[in-house]
Amino acid sequence: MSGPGERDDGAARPGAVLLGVVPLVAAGAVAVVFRWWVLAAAVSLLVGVGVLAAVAGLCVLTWLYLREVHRTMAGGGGAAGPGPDVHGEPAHRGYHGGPAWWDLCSAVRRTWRASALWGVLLLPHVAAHALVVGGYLAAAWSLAGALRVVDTGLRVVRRIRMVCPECYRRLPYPAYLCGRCGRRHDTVRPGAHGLLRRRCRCDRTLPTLILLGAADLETLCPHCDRPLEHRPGEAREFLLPLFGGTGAGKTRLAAGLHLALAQAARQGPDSYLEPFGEEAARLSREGARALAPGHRTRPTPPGRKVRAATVRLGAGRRALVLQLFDAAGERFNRTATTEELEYLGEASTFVLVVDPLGIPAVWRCLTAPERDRLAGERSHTRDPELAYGAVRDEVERHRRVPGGRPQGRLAVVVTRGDLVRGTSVDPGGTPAREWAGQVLGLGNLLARAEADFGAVRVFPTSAVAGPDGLADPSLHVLAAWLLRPQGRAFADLAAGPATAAAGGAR
Ligand SMILES: Nc1nc2c(ncn2[C@@H]2O[C@H](COP(=O)(O)OP(=O)(O)O)[C@@H](O)[C@H]2O)c(=O)[nH]1
Ligand SMILES: [Mg+2]
Ligand SMILES: [Zn+2]
Ligand SMILES: [Zn+2]
Repeated sequence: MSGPGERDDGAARPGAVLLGVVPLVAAGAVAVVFRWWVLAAAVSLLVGVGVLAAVAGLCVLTWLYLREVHRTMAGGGGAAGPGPDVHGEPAHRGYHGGPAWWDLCSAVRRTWRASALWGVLLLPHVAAHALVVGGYLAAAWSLAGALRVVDTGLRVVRRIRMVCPECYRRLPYPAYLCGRCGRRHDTVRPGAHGLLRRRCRCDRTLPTLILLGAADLETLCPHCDRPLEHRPGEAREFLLPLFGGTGAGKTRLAAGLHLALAQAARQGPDSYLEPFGEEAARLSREGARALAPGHRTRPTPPGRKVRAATVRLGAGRRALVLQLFDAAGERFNRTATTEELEYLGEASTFVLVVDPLGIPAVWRCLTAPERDRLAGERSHTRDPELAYGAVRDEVERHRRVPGGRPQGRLAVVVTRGDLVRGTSVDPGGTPAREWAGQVLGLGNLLARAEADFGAVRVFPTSAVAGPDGLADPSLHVLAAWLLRPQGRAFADLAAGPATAAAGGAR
């Protein structure tokens, strides 16, 4: 017997099957009918997910790159401190002086390590970063170049050359000491270590240009390491070599010129004479005492190295660094030692010191009592032409452009005017050039000198101070002529009020 439930069961199964199959068939039919739509939807989904994944991946990579850039820059990845430096400069590098580039490389390297091959996708980022760094480097180095050009240009225009008074070599730029730690900075100019200022390893900043006050730092000669107190580069330098035979009177003349300038500077309201270094300090100390008529200058010991007496002469707002080179007489007669005389190549004005009493012809003209009186004052240099010739050769050897028309100025200074006064060879009112040619027999020497130098003038001088302690007026006349090419202000100052009033400077 079968109940209604059994019948129902039998009837339900095909119904259920039907129920399961119909949707399938329907779905199949729909799929067949709408197959292109379905395909399109599936592909769209795939593409959408792919794009999303790519964007997310790129974002992650970008973030990774930016993180590495930030870490490198903030953490000092490529720019750690001053680092080993090819020039051994004790200064931190400016960001443009390497670190910017190192940071770029370091960020790329670190990102590559973190992202493996995916890093290839960051090529545009790297290119953009490199472009920014390149632009920054170009701007920074152009500024460094421009600053150097302005700095050098200003010195050229103002005719400022720097010469070491100790080793006589020209300084391309001085070396400076850090004011805090004393480290030596050899090349402070704008460059890899800073544009306007550089930072010493001790963190003190230093100006990179003389214009910006570098000259106020403690300064050294980069060639001989000696301290240079005269703040090279700030004012024009005037080198004045004195030459002549032993005992001609160079040392005394140097003292005389120094005294005349010091006294003239004291008289002006806004003029000054500031000595630098041992040699100038000695001249300042000795002052008028060294020029007392009875005083005898100690002979300069032979073999002693020539050192310049350096002073800064100020006239109003202008300043001039004067370097007086007083060589021991014998140096000019032995070429072996003349490499020390390199300053001759840097100078354009020279002083030849001549002792008139040493010249045999002059000595013969004196009366017997005059000879007796002056015998002790006579030097042993008999022939000023020898001294002249030796120095002329040296000047020619050191000249930057050998041959050609010689340029320069030569003062032929005939010393001992105070001793010669009233004797048979006293120039009296005779013009100096004529007196030197006719009485002193210097005609040949002067003719040669006129051919060798652009301008030659004879100065009879007395390197003495009067009873009032004032330098002899002849020293002012000489100083004014020597300084004239350096500017009217200095010539007028050197002439001193009395001499200027008498027209002596002209
Ligand atoms: N009275 C006087 N003595 C001078 C003059 N110039 C040099 N002398 C003396 O001449 C000697 C040699 O001078 P010095 O300057 O040492 O000669 P240098 O070897 O050329 O340096 C010293 O005793 C000086 O005092 C001068 O113009 N007047
Ligand atoms: Mg001397
Ligand atoms: Zn030097
Ligand atoms: Zn320092």
